[in-house]
This record gives sequence, structure tokens and C-alpha cells, in this order.
Amino acid sequence: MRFRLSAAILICSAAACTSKAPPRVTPMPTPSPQIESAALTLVPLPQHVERATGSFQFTSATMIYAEEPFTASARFLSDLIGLAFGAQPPRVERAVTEPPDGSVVIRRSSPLRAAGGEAYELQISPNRISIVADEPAGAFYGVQTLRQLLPPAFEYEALRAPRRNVPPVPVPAVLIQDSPRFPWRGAMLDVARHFLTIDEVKRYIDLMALHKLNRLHLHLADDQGWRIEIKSRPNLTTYGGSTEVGGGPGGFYTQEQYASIVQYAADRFITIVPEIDMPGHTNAALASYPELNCDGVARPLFTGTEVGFSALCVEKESTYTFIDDIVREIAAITPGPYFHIGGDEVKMLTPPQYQAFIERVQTIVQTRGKQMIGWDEIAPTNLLPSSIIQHWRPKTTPAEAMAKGVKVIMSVASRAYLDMKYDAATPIGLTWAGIVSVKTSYDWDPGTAAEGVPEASVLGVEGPLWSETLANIRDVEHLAFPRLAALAEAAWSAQASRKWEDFRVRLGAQNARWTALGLNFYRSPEIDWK
Ligand code: TNX
Repeated sequence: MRFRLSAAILICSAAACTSKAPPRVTPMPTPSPQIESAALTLVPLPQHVERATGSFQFTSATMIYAEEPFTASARFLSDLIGLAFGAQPPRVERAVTEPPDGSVVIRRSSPLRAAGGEAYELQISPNRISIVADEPAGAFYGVQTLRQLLPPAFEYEALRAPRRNVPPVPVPAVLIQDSPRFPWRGAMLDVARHFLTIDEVKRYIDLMALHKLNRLHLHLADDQGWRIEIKSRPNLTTYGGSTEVGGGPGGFYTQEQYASIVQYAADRFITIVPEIDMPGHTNAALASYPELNCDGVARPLFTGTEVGFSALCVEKESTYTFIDDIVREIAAITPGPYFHIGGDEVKMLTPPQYQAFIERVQTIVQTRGKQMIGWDEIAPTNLLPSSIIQHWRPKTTPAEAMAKGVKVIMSVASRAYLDMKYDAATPIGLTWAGIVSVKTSYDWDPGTAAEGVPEASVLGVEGPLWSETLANIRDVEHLAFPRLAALAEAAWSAQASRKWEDFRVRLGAQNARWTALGLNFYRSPEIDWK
């Protein structure tokens, strides 16, 4: 991948910019080192990057013009620049036909529709920055790319204090045309084994947005804790949410708090995917309601890390009433189309019991208006074409389910599990799926990662972060970064353009931005941190 392309003449119509003339063959003037390196800092790598001459200067006079559906993204940019240039953030105005020179313009362009709602074009020229997209998500991603071209200091909150006489800030002239390879670009937080506060989850959402990730899967219930209020079954949280691995106090989200996470994520074009793991991984529920056990006896709360010992009583009708209450209440506060039912690591049921259970739950989820997702153990069951398999076990394949028309999320543990150690010295994390270096998490093709699963059946990539060994957001950040950025690129960027040697350099250039964000990322020796 070469970024140092010669300049083309770029022609902008009202909505879109196209490169009309062939690239000049004469050598272009040597850009300043800052501008030269700027195009190298983008993660995930866009589809098409073309450097041009000169730079745009942000000043205290810079204004942002945005067409109606894109004003939220315009405000995001204005908030990011904040008080860097004066007492007010840049003004956001409705787009006008002839915006003045020196402005940022965010417009709608239906020709981009063919590339999908997440596509955008970002053109930076000396007199204007233009972002065009067909849908708000595309405009948001255009703003995220522009963000990565701004000096990293903009991520530093203290910069948002009013300043005087700040010199103009240049961003390099460039044309970027971009859209994602896969529609599913996800991360998962296990808030059951160790609880994370609402602010910690929001922090993770912010970090996801910077890397154009669009699905946050929340693992909301497991043996060690139940984390989402169910109004018809209050003991699940008051009792079942009161502990976590190691015996800490646990915690839970009220439905209103969960809704605030959903909204915060939606504002960043991230869909929340709630998971209630069943029929196994259910000790917190079995402790809270004795009738969920076949013997009618409540189990003690559990704070260890073994798996596979718990199961709902699948032969009792009341178990399905319970599940329907849960799916109904969570579906009602989840605008996204998905409900994840877990389904992994069930050792207490026979295969026929397990399959009958999954099929009944699939009907409940469908009746409550959602698409069912399950871990890859659900592959042999009678799945609806709309159901989705999350492939995690490295030595298996969900190929047998392909004839059912289902789609697959690639979370192969040996590549995508963010809770594996980076190397033998990593102080937290597990090793059951191997050591997952940054290169290991980057250097694979999600389109061919499971035998017998064609690329057309791959929805995308998700990086689960199980929290048996994690206590707080500092630990989360240490295991997620840089590997979540590697997975974001595996999900967004065209496979043919992805080269580890090139990624290493762009990742190294994230040092200043991530440091300004206060991110506790792992300074892996595989990377030359700039
Ligand atoms: C397997 S992945 C699990 C989790 C553990 C994880 C630890 C999956 C569907 N089940 O219960 O937390 O390994 O890496």
C-alpha cells in the first residue's frame, strides 16, 4: 500500500468530488513531514486514499455547514474542536449553496447510495473540507476519518479550555473514498464476570466509534452475576446481581440506565446487542429463583470461574414463561434487531434436550420481534434463516448450518478473543485459545476463517472480551488495545489492501492520539510506537 500518490485535479460538484484528470507525472513538491505522515495515521485503512497538494487550515473562523440529517455529526466535529481556537466551538449552520472558503461542509449525495449507508467521501482541499454521504452513518465515519487527520492533541480534554492566539492547524489535502467490507464490526463486553459501570461502557463505546465499529454486544448474564433489571423478576438483580468473580459487589443496570447506554451508542451509530446466556451459564438466575431448578432448590451464588455446571430446567413449562418475560422486557428497551441467547458450553443436557430448548427459545425471540444470535453450539439445531451464529471455537466449523441460510459472525478465539494474553508476560488474561499477539489478531481473513463457510455468509467480525481476569476499564483497555483496532481493520478494510507491515506503521502512529485519550493500551514490542 502506497500513500504517496501524485496529485490529481479534483473537481467538486455540489454534492460529490471526483478526480477528473489523470495523476500528474511531474514530481509533486515535497510535503512537510507532518503532512506527509498524516495520511499514514488512519486506522482502519480506507478503501481509497489519494494525497493532493497543500493543506486546509483550521482557524477560529472555521465554520461547519451540514445538511439536515448530518447535523449530529457536524456537532461531533464541533465538540471535538471545542475551545481549541477561542471561546466558542466552531459554529454549525445549515448547508448553503455557496459556503464561504475555509469551511467544513457535510452534504448528502445519493450517488454514494450504491456503496451503502456507511460509505463516505472526504475531500480536504486548501479552501474547503467536504464530507459527502448518503446516510448519517456515512457522514459520521467521514468525521471519524477527519478526526484521525487532526493533530492528536484534539483528543486531550484540557485543550478544550479557552485559548488565545492559537495558530492555524493544518490538515493535509487528500481525497478519501471509503466504505466497509463487512456490515458487522463488533466488540463484546462481559459485564457479568466483572461488572463495568455505565461510564466505563460509554468510554468503550467512544473508543469503538473512533475505529468505526458498529455493534456492541453486552454479555449481561452468566453464572457469576445478572446485570440487567427485569421488572417482572426483581430478584435477578437484587440478589443475582450482587456478586462477581472473586466476590466483589457486582452491580446491575436499571432499565433506564441500559436505555441511556443504548442511546449513547446509537448516537455513535453503534447497535447494542443484548445477550442473556442460556440454558447454561445461568447460576445467577438459578440462585435468584428456586423454581428454575428441576429440584426446586436455589443454588448458592457463585464467584469462581469454572464453566458448564449450570442449566435451566428445560423440562418445566415455567422456564419458558421466565424466558419470555426476559426477552419481552429486554426487547422492549432494545431498538436494534438482535437478541443473543448464548447457548454455549452446556454440559448438563442431552443433545436432544439442548436442541429442543434452542428451537423453543428461537420462537420466543422471533415472537418478540428479534433475530436470534447464538454461539456456534447452536449450529446443529433447526435454525431460521434470519438467525445468526457467532463462531468462536477454533477447531470447529458451523458449516453444517449454511444450508439453513444463516449468517456467521467471526469471533474465532485464536484470533479475535481479546481476553487471551498477548505474550507470556501479559499480567492478566487467559491462554486456553493460545497466545494472541497483535499480528495474530490482524493477519487473517474473516472471509475464509471457517471451513465450509463462504464469504457471502460472513456478516463480519467481533472481538469478545471475557472478564474473568479483568477488574475495571483500565484492564479492559489494556487487553482491547491495540487488538481491537486490528480487528476493526479486519472488518472494515479490503483484504487485498491489508498488509501487516503497513498496519504496524499506522498503528505505531496512534501512540500520540491514544495517549492524549488517556488510553491504557499495551505498548506491544511488535509495534514501533512513534
Ligand atoms: C469461553 S466463548 C466462553 C466463556 C469464557 C471464555 C473465556 C464462550 C461462548 N464461552 O464463558 O468466559 O471462554 O475465554
